Amino acid sequence: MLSRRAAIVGLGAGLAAATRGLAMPGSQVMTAADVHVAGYPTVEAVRWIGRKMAEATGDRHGIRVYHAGQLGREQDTVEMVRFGAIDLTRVNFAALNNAFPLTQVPALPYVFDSVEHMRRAMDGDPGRRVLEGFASRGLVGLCIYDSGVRCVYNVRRAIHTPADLAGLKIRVPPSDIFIEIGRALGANPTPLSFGEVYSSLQTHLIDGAENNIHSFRSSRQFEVAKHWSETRHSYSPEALLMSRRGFERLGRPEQELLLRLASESVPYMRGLGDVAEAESRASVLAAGVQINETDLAAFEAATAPLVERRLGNPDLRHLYDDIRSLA
Ligand code: GTR
Repeated sequence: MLSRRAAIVGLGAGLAAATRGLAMPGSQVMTAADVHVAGYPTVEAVRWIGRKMAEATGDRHGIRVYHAGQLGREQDTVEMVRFGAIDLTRVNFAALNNAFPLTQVPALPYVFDSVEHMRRAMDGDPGRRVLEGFASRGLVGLCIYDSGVRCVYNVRRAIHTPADLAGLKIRVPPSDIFIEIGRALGANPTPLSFGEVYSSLQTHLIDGAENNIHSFRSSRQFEVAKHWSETRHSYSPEALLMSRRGFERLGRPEQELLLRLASESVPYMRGLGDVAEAESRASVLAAGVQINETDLAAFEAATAPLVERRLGNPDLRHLYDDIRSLA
């Protein structure tokens, strides 16, 4: 029987070949994956890179983004990229936590004090180290995008303290650290892929989930879950990753162009993200979602032992200390 990995890679390879077939002779249209819908800031940032590449190379290079999870779950797209079946994927650090331990640190609860702190750290040396770490497994880390702050939401009640989450099945991304975070927050964590969350809320397989407010809105989960509680427990950022093979197929000037455009796409994405976040908040409120503040000190205290456990690894501790020194 065909293994899952072979099936995933085969699917991606077919797609990449089809896309190349469409392009002009000598041109290279790169394929990219994203679980978010068209219009979501990460999708638009990668399209922006593609447009700028096309402009700068007389249409010899571009990017075709398969959005809305057309190529499957985030973890699977990372495999496809590693094996060169597609060129790029944009995923949350949650999808990378198990394979790339350094990505755990920026996902840890309350490691960042604010959006500004997260941006400073990801634009600086800590972010550069995380990106370099992707080289260990056939990837090129192109840039790090913001993801907004993750909070808990559910169909049942307003959450103020960890005790309020007792007995609630809360979806978390399939990552060991997010399962631990869910448990530390007081919930019964249920790992599922992003695409499964809406229907799982509808069918009561889960009571809630945790994410940033823009994903809560763009995935339409707010139609089902009416209690949004400001736990602000993780800023887990997003990475744009490229296959090393795909990168090496480019000439030196195109590699440099792509690296430059990827870093220029970060402020572009942030501009869209800031607007989207404000719009999402207004729109979920208008749809009847109740937003409440929480006892942040209680959530921070509840998750502190998990942070300490993870920091038993000296490399993670070093990255954590460097991030905290930028607070
Ligand atoms: C979003 C993130 C997605 C995906 C999703 C999830 O915030 O942008 O890439 O990881 O969370 O929870 O699965």
